[in-house]
Amino acid sequence: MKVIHTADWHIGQIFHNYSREEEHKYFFEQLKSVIIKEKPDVLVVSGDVFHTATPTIVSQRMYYNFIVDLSRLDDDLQIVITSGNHDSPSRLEAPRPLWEAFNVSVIGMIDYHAVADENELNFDATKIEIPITKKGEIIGWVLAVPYLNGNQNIYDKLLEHLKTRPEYNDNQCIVAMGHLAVRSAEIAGHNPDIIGKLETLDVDDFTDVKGIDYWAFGHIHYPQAIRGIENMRYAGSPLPISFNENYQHSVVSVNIENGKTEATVIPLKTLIPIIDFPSKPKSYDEALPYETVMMKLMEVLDEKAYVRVHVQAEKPLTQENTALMIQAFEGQNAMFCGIQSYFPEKAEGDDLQEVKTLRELKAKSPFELGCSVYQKKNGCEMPDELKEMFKKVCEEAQKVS
Ligand SMILES: [Mn+2]
Repeated sequence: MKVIHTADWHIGQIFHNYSREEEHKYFFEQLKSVIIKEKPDVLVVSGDVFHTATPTIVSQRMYYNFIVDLSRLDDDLQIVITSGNHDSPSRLEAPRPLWEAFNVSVIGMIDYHAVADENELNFDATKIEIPITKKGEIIGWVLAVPYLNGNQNIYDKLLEHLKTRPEYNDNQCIVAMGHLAVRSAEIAGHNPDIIGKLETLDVDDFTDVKGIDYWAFGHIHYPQAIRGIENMRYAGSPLPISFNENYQHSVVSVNIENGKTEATVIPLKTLIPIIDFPSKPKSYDEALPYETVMMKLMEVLDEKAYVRVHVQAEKPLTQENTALMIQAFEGQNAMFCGIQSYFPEKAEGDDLQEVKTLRELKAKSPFELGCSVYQKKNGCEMPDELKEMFKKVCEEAQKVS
């Protein structure tokens, strides 16, 4: 059985105010070529199809057009799509009956139901056990587990259930999908606090599940064989979703034959590169001052790229300086994506109002906390003008909550 594995498309993302429509279309063209060349039996998309739970009409149209386009390439191609944490499970799943006509299985959520006996299966397993057929014969199964349901238990239960089905036999391949963070996966480009801790599982939780030929994961955007395990992979996002994802993006082609799994990483081309200008310094000392960076700016303005500017600074940039920088990008190919300032290292113990315990944290008002974060980040007190504005915002927020 041949599988193409991808995930984390994030259709509809607005990147620093810029639409990524062209980039997604560029990726779709490449994926289409991969499908034509590799002739897979099934394409699996392991979650985060859209960037938001309420994608725009434009985003939805692009997604529908592309999937229909793909399914028309080859009558035998099956497509399995699961929801990720960014997707709305019910929205993704709503057109399920229509998708079936195109050989596309969309799983937004698991349908649970009450059971009298706790040993009984409390969800509809047949909904997420997708048979993959070739010339009328079932050659394998995709266990299409959407976001948040990925605990080891569910895969064990699914396998157990699958083996009771009359259509099942030992020669069929099994691919398991999941949208979750596996501990000890490389999380380049991710803030561990954002990934969340609840849904993290250890790699052993999966290797203990016997009988899965390939694990097709989504959620971590850095493509990898998890801890070097060839048949357990994150496909990674097809395009950089943040400045930290400035690495080679790809999809995976998986071949399962006679109980052996071989995975090949297929690199993708980037339409619009991400540039840290003049470079990404490690510290204040490595950064260049604002004036120098402004003079060098013309080196990059011609290039169609997302540009994040890095400057050395004694104190936060003035609004005027920031405005001048933005102005320099106007009418150019390069797209301005913010300025990162690097301040001199502070000596230990400089933080006057450091919070050490949770109780101390809770005792502080949002306004006080905001001020101390500002001070910590910028090495100076928040200017009075900004304090006034911030105070108003805090008061407004308090009224709402
Ligand atoms: Mn994602």
